[in-house]
Amino acid sequence: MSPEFSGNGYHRKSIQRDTWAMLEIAKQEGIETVWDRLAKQQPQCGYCSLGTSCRICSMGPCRVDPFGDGPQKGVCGADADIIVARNLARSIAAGASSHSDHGRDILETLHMVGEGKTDVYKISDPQKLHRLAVEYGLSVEGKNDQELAKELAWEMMEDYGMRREKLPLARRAPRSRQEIWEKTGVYPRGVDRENVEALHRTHMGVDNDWVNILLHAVRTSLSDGWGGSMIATELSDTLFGVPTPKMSQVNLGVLRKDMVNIILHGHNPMLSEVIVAASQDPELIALAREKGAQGVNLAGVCCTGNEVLMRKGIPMAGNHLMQELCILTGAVELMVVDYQCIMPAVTEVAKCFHTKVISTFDKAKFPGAEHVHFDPEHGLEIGKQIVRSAIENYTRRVPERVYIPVEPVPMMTGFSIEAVLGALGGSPQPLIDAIVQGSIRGAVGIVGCNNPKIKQDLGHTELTRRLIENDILVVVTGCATVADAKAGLMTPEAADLAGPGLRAVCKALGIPPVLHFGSCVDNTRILVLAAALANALGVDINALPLAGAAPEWYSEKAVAIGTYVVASGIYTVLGVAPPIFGSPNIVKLLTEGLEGVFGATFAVEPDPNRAAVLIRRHIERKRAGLGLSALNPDNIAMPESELALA
Ligand code: SF4
Ligand code: MSK
Repeated sequence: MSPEFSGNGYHRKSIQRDTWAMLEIAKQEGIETVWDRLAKQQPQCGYCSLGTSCRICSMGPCRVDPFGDGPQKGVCGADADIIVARNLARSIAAGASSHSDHGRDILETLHMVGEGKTDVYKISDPQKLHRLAVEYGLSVEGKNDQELAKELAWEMMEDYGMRREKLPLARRAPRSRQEIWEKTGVYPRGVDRENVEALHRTHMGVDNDWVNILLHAVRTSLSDGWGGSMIATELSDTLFGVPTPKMSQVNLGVLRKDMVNIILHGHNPMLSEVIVAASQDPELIALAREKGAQGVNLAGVCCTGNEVLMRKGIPMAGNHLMQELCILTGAVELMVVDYQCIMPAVTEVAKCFHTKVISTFDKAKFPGAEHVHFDPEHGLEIGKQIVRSAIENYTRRVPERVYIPVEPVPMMTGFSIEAVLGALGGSPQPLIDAIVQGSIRGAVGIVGCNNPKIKQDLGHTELTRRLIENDILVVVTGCATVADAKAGLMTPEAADLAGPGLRAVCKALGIPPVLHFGSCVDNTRILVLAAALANALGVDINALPLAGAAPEWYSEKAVAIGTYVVASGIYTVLGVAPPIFGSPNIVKLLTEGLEGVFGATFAVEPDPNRAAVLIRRHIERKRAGLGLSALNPDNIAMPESELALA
């Protein structure tokens, strides 16, 4: 740790120097952050942590004491299994709804493009539009992009309703996977249908069979992964462009002392895309110069940041735990937010500086923020209004309070499936060959958030290092991306940190050992790639040497993601314990029982080094199952004996 920050405990909160510097500012100025509020919440409720508290109806709230002499049942008679299952199902429904409603917003924009009702959005990737139209069974002959956009949007709107028996995009999964979903009754039908049914079933006195509740929770999550989230990714690519590899930068050093800084925060790229366009408007750049700035600088936070990073190379200021801290630099004129993962606290921190916070979606308003109603029909005009507002605010900046504590770190981004296949020469075969030969042992998706209960970015970066050292390719989305990029793991030069096999592959292709796949909805790119690999090998996804990990997750969306990933056949390790431990039956089902149903389970392991061992063992087991080369013990970068893993 740098000497100026030692002795103040910041190293227990984060591994990042820019975080330490901003925590020092917060301390000096008496500004509360997420870590202070977590401390004030201690001790957090044990019943809630175990998942055995219930406030579904007004006969409660109730709590069940699974390990002591307290009540064993709620007022209605629900036991720990029912209460934990209901709570988990509701979390999954909330997470799935969040992603899927985001997908719906993009879908409505596609429809608007089809109807010629927007001044700004257009089809940026006609090939993808055509591929999707064909996948949905539409005839494409003689139709222009606008007509196809309208027809495809109309078809996809059905994915949200109740007329479908099966979501069309789920057909991308291997046939054997779909058969498992059919047999267990979890094949997703309509996105809205599964989410509404999840809320219905978890009302008091409806579904009281905990296994049955959880099966529907799985179906709900699949309607997200192979439905709402996949629609969000596919249509964002169609409208805003399929990402291609490019270099960018990350950390608080991407903010500029001499420019108007705008932070883009949230998840939906519709608004951020128009702000990128508006920030390049010559009139607005001239206005910025008039106000004494060199221009307008954009930087991302959270998944909106990931979206514009992937497609436009806009740098990232930080991940989830940086949203308050970037304001503490004193260099942010404006934070524009859409929805999800935006702490209400940002407006409080902004009040201590000149920073303006603008909310934009009518479904996500924030006390203390100015609300500018976002209307996709007139997107560019609104984007310009917001950028102008930031420029006007530049004159209120207090130069003496500006402190940008670090230099930015380079990173490579833009690995869509199309880009990965492009790097491989147009086919997944070279990747399959590398896995078969053992130069790449397998691949792991490290996804998800930060959580102040975990030292910021330690879980992501330690796990990533251990895996790439062991020739395991890592793909990242969401906040994990920023963690790994800040640690210098996402440049082609980072190949030197990988084991010999992965290093050679990365050097030959000029790619990092950690590939950026995008935002949280873009976890569906991982599903699509896994399905393509499984189909190419003629096996189900669960036979592949793959795993998932969410070392620092916090959100309900992460619960939905983890569930659809496991139900798709990919073993997943969580770094934060979910609130299920009040039901030993449910713990056993999720960590063991699911193997016999979906061929994959969850594991919970907060120590990233131990998580890496679990994952490596899993990958080697899967390789053995496929008859692929076994690991040479001399090539293990982290002897298991050192970790004494039980
Ligand atoms: Fe209590 Fe049952 Fe009502 Fe939940 S649903 S609050 S356990 S009475
Ligand atoms: S969910 S990964 S906190 S942005 Fe996209 Fe939010 Fe980050 Fe989780």
